[in-house]
Amino acid sequence: MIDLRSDTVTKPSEKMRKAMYEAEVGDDVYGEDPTVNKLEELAAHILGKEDALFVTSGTQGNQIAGLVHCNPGQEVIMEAEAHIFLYEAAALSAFAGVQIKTLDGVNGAMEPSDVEAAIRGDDIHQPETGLICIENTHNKAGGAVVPLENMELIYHLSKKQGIPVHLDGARLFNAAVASQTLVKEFAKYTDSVQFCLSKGLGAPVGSMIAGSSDFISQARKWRKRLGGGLRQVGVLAAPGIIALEENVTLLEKDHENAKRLAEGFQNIDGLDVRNKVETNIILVDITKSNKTTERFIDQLKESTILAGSFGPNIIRFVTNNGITKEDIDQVLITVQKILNN
Ligand code: TLP
Repeated sequence: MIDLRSDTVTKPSEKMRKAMYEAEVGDDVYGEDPTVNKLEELAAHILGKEDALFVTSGTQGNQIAGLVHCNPGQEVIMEAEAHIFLYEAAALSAFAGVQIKTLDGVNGAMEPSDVEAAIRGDDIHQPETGLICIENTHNKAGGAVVPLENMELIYHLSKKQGIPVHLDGARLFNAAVASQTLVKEFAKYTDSVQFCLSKGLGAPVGSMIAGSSDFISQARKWRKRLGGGLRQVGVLAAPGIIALEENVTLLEKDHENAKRLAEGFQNIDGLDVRNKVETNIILVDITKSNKTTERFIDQLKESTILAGSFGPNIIRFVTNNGITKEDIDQVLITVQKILNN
């Protein structure tokens, strides 16, 4: 199978599996797992934050950040197609007791003046604004990189009002590689960051959250409360270390493959690539093919290619480290054949 449904589908490499087998472990709830401690120190260092915490998933990381930053009855500002809003089962509302205020963005980026206008004033009728969330890269906007300058402006205006900024950086390393910017530079304009080890970086499990020491000690408590305090979890942290030390540069290949696929799709009648492909996500509009997304996806599957539906008439293809240039060419030949029939 050529699996382009997501970059979550990657399998751990031999080296990762060996590291898992050999990992030194201890009870992480006591803070005694040396492999987890090493991963957390490494993540904090790379992001330029005081501390970091290993969490089970991107969703859990985002939720913990919301729980630390917000009080029930507050409001959280985010872009209208943010993952936290669309794909986390309303967890922030369910657990943190907040409501979400969405703003339409351009390529995933909120206009700083819109954010400023959305911040609530001192009014007995209104909730307080408790948090601003940014997503970079932006999944629904096709892996778009939210520009550093945009994050800087939003951070400065939020600081004036004393409101924290959380970054859902599930694919932050893709943003960094595509814009040739250190992740630290993006993290500078945030109070907390979540990034995934188990997407393009290829680890089998886990995400990191990072922030100040105080933020992380509160996050540790929330993680425990949510049942996410794990014990000899160094076996899962070990591949995370390899992901950070060795796999960041591999993202460049995923981006090249994504561009090759997008260019190929653009030359096929019946397909329209909807996004400017900056990283590893391609959104293809199949309206002109006169096929339903279900039919198209089924036909791809019959030809051993997997892709996902991502809205009416939109199919998402995500390159990842299990995909080669030859796979991309194979996909293009197959898609052309499907459309010829
Ligand atoms: N995204 C998944 C699906 O949930 C859509 C994917 O295949 O792209 N933030 C962003 C921006 C994400 O794209 C995702 C996962 C998450 C958070 C959640 O991460 P996990 O799946 O580890 O909970």
